[in-house]
Amino acid sequence: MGFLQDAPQLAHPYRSDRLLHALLDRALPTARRAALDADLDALGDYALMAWQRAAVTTRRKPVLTPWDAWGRRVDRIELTTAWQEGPGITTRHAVLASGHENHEHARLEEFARVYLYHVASEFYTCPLAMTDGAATALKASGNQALVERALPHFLSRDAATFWLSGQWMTETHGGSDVGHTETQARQGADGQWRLHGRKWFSSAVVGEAALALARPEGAGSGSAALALFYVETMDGAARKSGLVIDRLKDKLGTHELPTAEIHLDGLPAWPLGELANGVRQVAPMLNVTRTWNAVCAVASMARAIALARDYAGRRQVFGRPLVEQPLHAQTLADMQAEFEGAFALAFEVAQLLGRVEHGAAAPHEATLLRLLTPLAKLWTGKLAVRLCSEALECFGGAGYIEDTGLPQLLRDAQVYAIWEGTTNVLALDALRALAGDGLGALRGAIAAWLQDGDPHAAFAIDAALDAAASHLDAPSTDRAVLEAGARGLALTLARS
Ligand code: MFK
Ligand code: FAD
Repeated sequence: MGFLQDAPQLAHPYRSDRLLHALLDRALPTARRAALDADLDALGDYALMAWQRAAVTTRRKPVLTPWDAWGRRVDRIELTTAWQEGPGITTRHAVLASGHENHEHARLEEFARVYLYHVASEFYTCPLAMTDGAATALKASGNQALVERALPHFLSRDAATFWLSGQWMTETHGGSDVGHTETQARQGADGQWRLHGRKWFSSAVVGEAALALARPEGAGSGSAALALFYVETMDGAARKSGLVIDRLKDKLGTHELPTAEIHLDGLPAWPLGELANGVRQVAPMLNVTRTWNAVCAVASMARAIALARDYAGRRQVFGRPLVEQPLHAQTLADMQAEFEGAFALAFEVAQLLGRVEHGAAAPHEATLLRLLTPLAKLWTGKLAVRLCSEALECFGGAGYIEDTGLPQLLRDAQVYAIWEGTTNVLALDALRALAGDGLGALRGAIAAWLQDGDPHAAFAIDAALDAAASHLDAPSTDRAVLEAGARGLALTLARS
């Protein structure tokens, strides 16, 4: 046997993460920082174990068995190992519950956990995000009966009582434009609402609950006539007969995540609030899941760069390790710089969310949070694809070979820009957020961040914000011009 190349080794994802340590040391009071350490260390251990285990795992997709041997509809889904471990590891380390503790650092402490757990979770973080979003939307609805029924499960610290929630919005007509929703809510003589229709993407199909958009029978057309409903999917150990799983989708990536097409055939449902304006009621859920998306996209970048950096010390080219080749070292440094910007943006949103939710925010910070949430989601979604692609190239041909475990990083990254609002939809959402004083809030925040910083950076950012302001000042009748420039505007603001 001739030369054999060493595989890349993953350093401990928590202990080796200088950036995460610096952020937490800076942002958290000493006692809170110390108390967090054990959970983060354990999640780092899990991430390391999962990376090593993935190298010898062959089954990567869940399997749906619709019927049992005697012809009964069972819709049983066999999950991958990481998914089976999901409820245990996440409740033990309070991944969700920590975000709903009653203090301003709750969201930062939650998202530090999410960041470390995500890649190892095999996108179990997707239904976790939706569960977090459902908890947040239920709280915002003020529906005490549903809060008392669902939140003890959603935020449980015990796997035996933990429930996952789905988010049933997308139908065949559209995921961005949900105004065509065909699913109907019908109220029976017993007063119980029941849902009838088809949901085209359900990523938490093994979950015990969901929030669903549906059109109450007799309501008008369009999105304002939609209502938001809470549903439960299980009857003891069996799935309720009103929910049928048609099939699992065959996807480019996120293979371990069981994303299903489903039919609702009289599934009992409870409205969160008024029987209209369901989109407005689901918005708190969207903003939370978009924050998860940003943090998880950043986690994928961190993993790709960590592996590429390690490999650069192991691979010799033209007589020296790759890392000593100036151009490769520069390539890695450029990737790291872009990653650190994205990390800062995603975690700024996490911190703002915690402060706003707990009344600890400055007056402009709620406006800033509303704007930065879509910007962070769209920016990190696009950047994850670019950086994962660049990282694969850092391995040369090996980066293209399946059983190195590397191509999965790129396949999975593509989803961040699509679900929870595509790049264009989020750019248009940023326009919504800018309708108030979003730009003013951003300008103020940037000035504060750069107080002692580089004046050249401040000048460049000011110029970008001025360009954004002049685009927004276009005549208000010219909506088409405003929308056509929305992506450029959003990317400029996010980069700023
Ligand atoms: C591992 C990573 C974790 C990530 C997990 C991901 C799991 C993936 C699962 C999914 O993909 S779930 C499906 C996600 N679907 C979307 O994100 C939908 C994308 N489409 C949009 O966001 C559209 O812009 C939208 C559906 C909101 C358009 O609906 P409408 O009804 O045509 O919009 P309209 O009339 O502008 O807004 C209705 C109300 O909602 C308005 O308030 P008012 O009624 O008070 O005027 C809006 O201001 C408000 N609104 C909309 N978006 C908002 C918002 N409010 C706050 N925040 C927002 N983001
Ligand atoms: P479309 O809305 O048809 O978008 C097509 C193109 O049109 C996109 O490029 C978009 O940017 C663009 N576009 C749309 N509107 C505008 C506009 N006004 N201006 C400019 N461009 C526009 N959904 C759920 O509800 N629950 C789930 O659990 C779930 N899980 C998912 C899991 C996976 C793996 C994936 C891939 C999707 C999942 N989705 C889920 C669906 C997802 O949210 C939608 O696919 C997404 O919101 C886009 O909707 P669409 O597919 O209908 O595309």
